[in-house]
Amino acid sequence: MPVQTLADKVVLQHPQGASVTVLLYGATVISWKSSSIENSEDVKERLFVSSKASLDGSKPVRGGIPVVFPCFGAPERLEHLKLSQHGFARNETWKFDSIVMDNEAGVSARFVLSPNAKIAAVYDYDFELAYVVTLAAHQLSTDLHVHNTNTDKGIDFQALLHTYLAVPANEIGISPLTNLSFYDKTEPKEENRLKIEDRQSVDVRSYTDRVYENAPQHYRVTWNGGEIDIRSKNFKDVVVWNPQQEGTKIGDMEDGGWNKYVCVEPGYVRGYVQLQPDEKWVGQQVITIQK
Ligand code: TA6
Repeated sequence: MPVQTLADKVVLQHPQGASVTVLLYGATVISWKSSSIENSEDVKERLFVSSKASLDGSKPVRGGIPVVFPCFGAPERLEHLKLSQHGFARNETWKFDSIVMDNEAGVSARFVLSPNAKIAAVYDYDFELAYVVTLAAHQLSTDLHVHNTNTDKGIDFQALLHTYLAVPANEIGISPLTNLSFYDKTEPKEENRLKIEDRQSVDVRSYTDRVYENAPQHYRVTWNGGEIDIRSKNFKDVVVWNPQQEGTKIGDMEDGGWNKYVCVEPGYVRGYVQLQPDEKWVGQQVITIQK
């Protein structure tokens, strides 16, 4: 299956028409074209990228699948305090490493990031990150591998895949999130933020920014005529975000962009993954277009 390696991106293609484009900047998946299991003729873009997004490496991409590591949101721990919101993985240039699979089942490319002078100036830990992007006929898998290469200290980190799914935002429902506790980032007062979800199907018709804790790692996003299935491993939490009118405050968000996507973001972001020297961890997201 063809793999195109260009100066700033890698494009994978599947014989049944699917393709994925990974920008080396942030190892950000910026396009995933796929048909559904139900209708294999209908190949279309499945990720939202704002028409105002910068793709030149000047700032994280507004859309696609930015990789969040080693902190989610504004840094809180001492060792993260020099980092920007959502950490450095999404605004560093990764290296294309290899094709790890290329057969009937799919095609898979591996990208790597380890400390450079810029990272070392703000983050005092050694590490190796690898990101494996796998394209199948109707499915995209993204696996983040973290290796603690320090010999003398542990790493505590958060990680998340900030997936912008291209869907009719005001028509979708996400399930099953019922009875989960969530941290509501739209709530002005910190002490009021921990809540319990009571809906069978979660919509984003009003400004939504919720971190669901200890979630089932299998979600369905449905709307009239459409269904996307999301599974994860080792990402115990899931964030659901759509800014609605708050989106007008986001400089690189296209006008009305919030009507065109929902972010469903598997992550480990309530608490921290703890890795001892030489330990490894993998977080995985698998998205399938059902219909
Ligand atoms: O994952 C949701 C979130 O943390 C929101 O709070 C929202 O601000 C969004 O990410 C976008 O963050 P960004 O740093 O990309 O502007």
